[in-house]
Amino acid sequence: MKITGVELRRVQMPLVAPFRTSFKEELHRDILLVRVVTPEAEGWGECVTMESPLYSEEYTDGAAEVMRRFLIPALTARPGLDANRVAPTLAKFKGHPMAKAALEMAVLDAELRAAGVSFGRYLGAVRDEVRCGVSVGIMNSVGELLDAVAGYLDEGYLRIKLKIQPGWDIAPVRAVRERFGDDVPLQVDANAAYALTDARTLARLDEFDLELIEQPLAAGDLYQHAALAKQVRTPICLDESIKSAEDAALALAIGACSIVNIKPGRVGGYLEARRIHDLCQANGIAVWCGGMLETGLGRAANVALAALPGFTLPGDTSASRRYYAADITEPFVLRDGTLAVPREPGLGVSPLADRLAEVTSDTEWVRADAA
Ligand code: NPQ
Ligand code: MG
Repeated sequence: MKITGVELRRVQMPLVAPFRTSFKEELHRDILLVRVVTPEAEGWGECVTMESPLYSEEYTDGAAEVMRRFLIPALTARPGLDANRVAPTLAKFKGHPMAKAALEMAVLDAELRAAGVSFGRYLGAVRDEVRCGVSVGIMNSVGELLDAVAGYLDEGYLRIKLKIQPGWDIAPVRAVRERFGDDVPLQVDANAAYALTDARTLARLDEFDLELIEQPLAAGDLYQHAALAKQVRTPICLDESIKSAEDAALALAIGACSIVNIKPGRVGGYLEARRIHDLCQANGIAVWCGGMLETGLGRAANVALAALPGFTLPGDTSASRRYYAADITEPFVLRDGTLAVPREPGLGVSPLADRLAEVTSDTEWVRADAA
């Protein structure tokens, strides 16, 4: 198909509660959505960048700029574009996986809506619903944390992930285990807040029988993660370190992790995400779907991905209300700890026009150059 133009839309989404990680406390999200228009159909993409380059190098204003100046013109110049050609077409522009992923998602959505095929069916989903976990931020006190975890367990989440950082690690994990018992699947995510010299602290987590420790060290510390894996019994899972299937292959080859968090934005799109799934499945490595506080659009695509056979661990694919009082799509609602995989063509969900209008702060139309 041929792209007519792309709309860049900014939406302002207040969070239901502050969400604190080792790098930042968020109260609100300023999200960049893309709408790809073709003669056959329209497609939506969601860019998962944060406002500041704290999770990775990318940030939302930078993503909008690289899209309007470089990525969109490269895509609109191609008459025979399809989703599989997006990444190769954009490959000459270095980096910017989240910006590229948003555009690929939108092109794939348009293509699948036109073809009458759902994301799940296209990607290879084998389940109608996916098992869900929840990511719980750093809190001001252990008491506050226990209340939050109690609430999520009551809602039915099937596993709890605690955000940790130096000084907020052993005590909160111990408190959650003591209060909720050994049967709750529990894991931690450091968002790169430790160094290899903290190995003895991290080894103290072994006694709590965690599913995994996610990204304890810096993104570039692949070798150090392999060294750490020999000093702790808890499985190491990588998030920030894995930016492509190649990265995943290297990480597995050197023993830097034994579980992978797959986030399509971080790896440049759903197609690369599926390649990482395939690689891990072939190597007997468990994967799960991460989250970036997506709206219902990104959530729909994540849930479809998480329905692939190798996604054997519950993901950070939480219900809409975990983050937003009012989503921009029909909300995703937790049922018996699961979310339903959309069945309709493309993402299977669309923005609610009134809701979208309410939260939109800016729109910009990037027209294809006249051929
Ligand atoms: C993670 N997500 O797994 C990320 C980190 C993260 C659900 O824990 C705004 C946008 C704030 C994206 C905070 C979860 C964010 C963000 C944290 C992503 O590492
Ligand atoms: Mg993470």
